[in-house]
Amino acid sequence: MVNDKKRALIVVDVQNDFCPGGTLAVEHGNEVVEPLNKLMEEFLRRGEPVFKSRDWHPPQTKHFSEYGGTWPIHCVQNTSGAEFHPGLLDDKHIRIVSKGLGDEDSYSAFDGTDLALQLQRLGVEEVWVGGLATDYCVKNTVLDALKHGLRVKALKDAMRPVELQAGDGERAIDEMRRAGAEIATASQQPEFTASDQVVAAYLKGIDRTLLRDNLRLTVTERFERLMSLQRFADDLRAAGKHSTHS
Ligand code: VGL
Ligand code: ZN
Repeated sequence: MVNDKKRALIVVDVQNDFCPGGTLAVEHGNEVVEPLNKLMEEFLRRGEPVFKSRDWHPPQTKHFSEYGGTWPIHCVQNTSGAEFHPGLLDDKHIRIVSKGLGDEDSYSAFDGTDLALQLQRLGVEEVWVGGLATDYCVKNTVLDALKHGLRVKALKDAMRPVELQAGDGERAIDEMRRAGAEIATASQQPEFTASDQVVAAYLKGIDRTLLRDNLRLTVTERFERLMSLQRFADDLRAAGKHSTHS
């Protein structure tokens, strides 16, 4: 099922200014990097789309308290604060979506971007969402994804809240759940890794069998054997991948 790309990963605003040391630092914001890197690697390995959104503000915007808004100056275009966290996986296949270009508080990665169009063109039906911050950009991205008719997994352990008010993070999770998102854990996606574990275990078994039998096989037999085992492993992977969508 090589072309079965019905799922996408959206990594929201994992940028320096939202991480410890940044101008709008989210406590423990850097901790989302590791689980999100793992998921990005896996999605890319499977040829499934990965998006990174970034808050990408002009130097002067009503989004900032200095110009009548709510927030300290953050994520100004082409500054180091707007760069992705240096530990965040980078890959040419990752699609970057920039938002917050105007004067409005646009928190969702869908707001003023072509994200919905790209997802539609790719035939995506389900999005997995994590990043910063739970109570603003992650929440609004999740709610918009649901409004666009997508299934949503909100990855609770791969997001952190700003919490202007204590409890905002939990309230945001509740709101996402009530709106229809599945609240999930990035590090516990059994169907996500199970098929690969099956393949890995199987290949180990193959190695042993081949080692034992190789002595008695001709070169041609050995080659044919390897090719058929390769096909079997490919089928297993395809079956495992297919089952994650059912
Ligand atoms: C965000 C506040 C202001 C976010 C962006 O990415 O959650 N929060 N701008
Ligand atoms: Zn912002």
